Amino acid sequence: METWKKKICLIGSDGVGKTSIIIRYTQGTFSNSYLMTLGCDFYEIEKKSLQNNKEINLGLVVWDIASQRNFEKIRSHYLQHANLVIIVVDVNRLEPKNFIEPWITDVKANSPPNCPYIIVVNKSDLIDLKDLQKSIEDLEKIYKNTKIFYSSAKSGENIDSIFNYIADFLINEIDEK
Ligand SMILES: Nc1nc2c(ncn2[C@@H]2O[C@H](COP(=O)(O)OP(=O)(O)OP(=O)(O)O)[C@@H](O)[C@H]2O)c(=O)[nH]1
Ligand SMILES: [Mg+2]
Repeated sequence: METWKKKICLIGSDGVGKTSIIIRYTQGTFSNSYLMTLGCDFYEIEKKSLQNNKEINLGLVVWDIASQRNFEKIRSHYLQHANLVIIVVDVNRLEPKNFIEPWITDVKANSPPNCPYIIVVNKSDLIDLKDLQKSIEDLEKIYKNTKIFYSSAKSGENIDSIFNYIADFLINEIDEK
């Protein structure tokens, strides 16, 4: 059996639900109270997969990175050697210019060249996505080459899908090498 270790970074503006997403996925729980992340927290995920009769053990280390301005300097170090970055956005704060573009700039500046990233629009429980049709169409148009998920750490919607997608993506990438 082969074991692969991959580094995943969770980034995005303050309070969008980065910590809640990873806690929901690893512990199956959710809390309404807000405890801002300081610095960086780490979570480990193990995924097993069978690829061409070969068993692959995928170890994901998820870095949950603080969003505050004070951490700007350190944050750039955290993105080094990332294998994939998750950019989290709050469904009620979707403007790309303020809540997505700065993070893409961050990824491009500080993670390895061509590091893949996905966008997760979180807190989908707070609003009927149909009421956001225009913003979502715009988003899908601007980021047509980027995988976008609509999730809720509160209800659990699509949380598993995010990590299943990442595991499949990374395993296929390994396979192609
Ligand atoms: N309704 C709803 N609330 C959420 C969801 N995800 C997170 N929250 C709430 O949003 C607040 C912030 O969540 P966090 O997970 O701490 O956000 P964060 O992105 O880690 O914030 P920082 O660590 O400061 O960068 C908390 O009060 C959570 O309960 C969600 O899917 N739905
Ligand atoms: Mg946090």
